[in-house]
Amino acid sequence: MMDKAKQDELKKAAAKKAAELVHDEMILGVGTGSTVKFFIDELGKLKEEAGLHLKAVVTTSSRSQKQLEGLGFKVSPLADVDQVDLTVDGADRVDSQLNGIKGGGAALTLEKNVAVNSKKNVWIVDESKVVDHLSGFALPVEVLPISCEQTKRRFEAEGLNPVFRLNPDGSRLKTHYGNYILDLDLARIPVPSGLADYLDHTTGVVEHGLFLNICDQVIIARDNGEIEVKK
Ligand code: ABF
Repeated sequence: MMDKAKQDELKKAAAKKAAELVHDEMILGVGTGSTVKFFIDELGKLKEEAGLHLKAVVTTSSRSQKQLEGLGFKVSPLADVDQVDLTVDGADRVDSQLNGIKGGGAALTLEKNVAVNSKKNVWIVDESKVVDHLSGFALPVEVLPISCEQTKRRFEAEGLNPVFRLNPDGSRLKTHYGNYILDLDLARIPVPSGLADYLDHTTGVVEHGLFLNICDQVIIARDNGEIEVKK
């Protein structure tokens, strides 16, 4: 297991590479997560050192919003902007087809809404996130509280091994929108598009963490220090 300092160096390297894609007058989407935190740091440097001026900035979580505003960026609600030019976000897993699992930070609903309304989506990851096939990370599904027990039982009957995501105190985590997260503990996802379609048509499901045919480019900081860009 790589030590945190080394993993942070890799995340910083991927974030720096992504910052090269940002230019003045962009409508920029900024995601969530520990790698994106370093990307936001890079935006701050561009603003300070190069006078970066963005037409608008949207983000996918209050954590990122706080960091952006602390650096002097004005953050707009997604609904207030035209189409986002570029969104840079993290991912929990990404496969060879650039499909991904996201939502480890419980921000998947806004993340997917920003992503599908962006002209270009770039994910920044360290090598530990890269897999041949989507697996190795429980699939987050945001569900309405009003029918959450029924939805959980439905998932259990399908063999999807749903578990409510909990807070450290053991209470059920609530998303920004007041919903619960059921994490599906799946050894493999043989047909991601089939599972995505099932979830998209399951009443009570608000959103799920399968991000298919969304990512245009992934920037991978390899363990050997090299940066790989996959399109
Ligand atoms: C976010 O990035 C979430 O979808 C995901 O949980 C998170 C993972 O990023 P990191 O590993 O960099 O914290 O967009």
